[in-house]
Order: sequence, then structure tokens, then C-alpha cells
Amino acid sequence: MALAYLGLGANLNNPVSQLHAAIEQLQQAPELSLSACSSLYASKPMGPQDQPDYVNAVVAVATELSPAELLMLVQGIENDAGRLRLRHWGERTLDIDILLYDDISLHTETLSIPHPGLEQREFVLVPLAEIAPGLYLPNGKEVAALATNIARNGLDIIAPAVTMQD
Ligand code: ROI
Repeated sequence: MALAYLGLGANLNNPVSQLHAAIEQLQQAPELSLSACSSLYASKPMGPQDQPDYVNAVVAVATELSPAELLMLVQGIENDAGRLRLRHWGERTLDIDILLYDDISLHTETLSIPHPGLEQREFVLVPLAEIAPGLYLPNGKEVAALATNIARNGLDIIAPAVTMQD
């Protein structure tokens, strides 16, 4: 069984409900077991500033799926959300990124793990450190230290973690 961390982000069409719906779909997926879920955070857009603030969260999932299979599953959830992407680094209804998958490093045309933006994004590091304070990246860096040292750029908890079902 692998443990993977997924980053969720949305800034269109009621982003909080987008994230709730995505987390619910992850909870329902028979191929996954949701093992942790961060608070929901409001974040300033990385990219063009003339777009709405984002809502971000990070979840942990245990799965037997390969990284490529997990990517297909999360892309299916993005598409179900009626995924809209209006421009490069612009507003979107729902993004689900595979941040980490066990301690593997993998780089293909369609998938890079760890997610290449991970260490530069406060809206990924802070929620990740919330649910996995003792975690180290494959390059040996400690997530909690990265999260403490990055500029928060207005990052703010807006809603508690979604209640976990057992
Ligand atoms: N900015 C924030 N704050 N949160 C995101 O999830 C996010 N996702 C993106 C880009 C456009 C890079 N900016 C973002 O894809």
C-alpha cells in the first residue's frame, strides 16, 4: 500500500464546495482510503493577480493504485467538477495535484513527483505540514521546516478539516 499526498485548489464556482465535493469523491473511491485531510485555506493567487483568491487543502490517501492510475482517477474527479481552466496559471474550477507518492521521484511527460512547485508554494507546504508534520521530501528536506520558513502571503485557515468517515 502506498501513501500519497494530493493538493486541491479552486478559485471559481464556489471553491469551498468544489473542494468539499472533491474530498467526498475521494472518500467514495473504492481504490483509495482517505487517511487525513487538512483545513481549508484561503490563498492569494500565484500567477496573474487579477483572479479570485484560491481555496486550497491537502489530503493523504492510502492506495494500491500506481502513480499513473492515481493521476487518471484524480483527473476523472477534476473533469466531473466541470473543470474549467481559463488561461495559463489562471483561474480554475478544480485542480488536484499529486504532491508526493511514498518517497518516489518520478518524471515523465505527464507526471512529475514530487510536484515541481511544492517547495515554492505556501498553499501546499502549510496544509501538508498540518497533516504530516514529521514528513521528509525525497530530497531530505523536512516539510515542517519548509512550511515554517516560507512567506505565508496572506494564507489563512477558513474552514476546519472535513470530518473523516471511518
Ligand atoms: N494559486 C493558489 N493560491 N492556489 C492554487 O491552487 C493555484 N493553482 C495554480 C496556480 C494558477 C499556479 N496558482 C494557484 O494552478
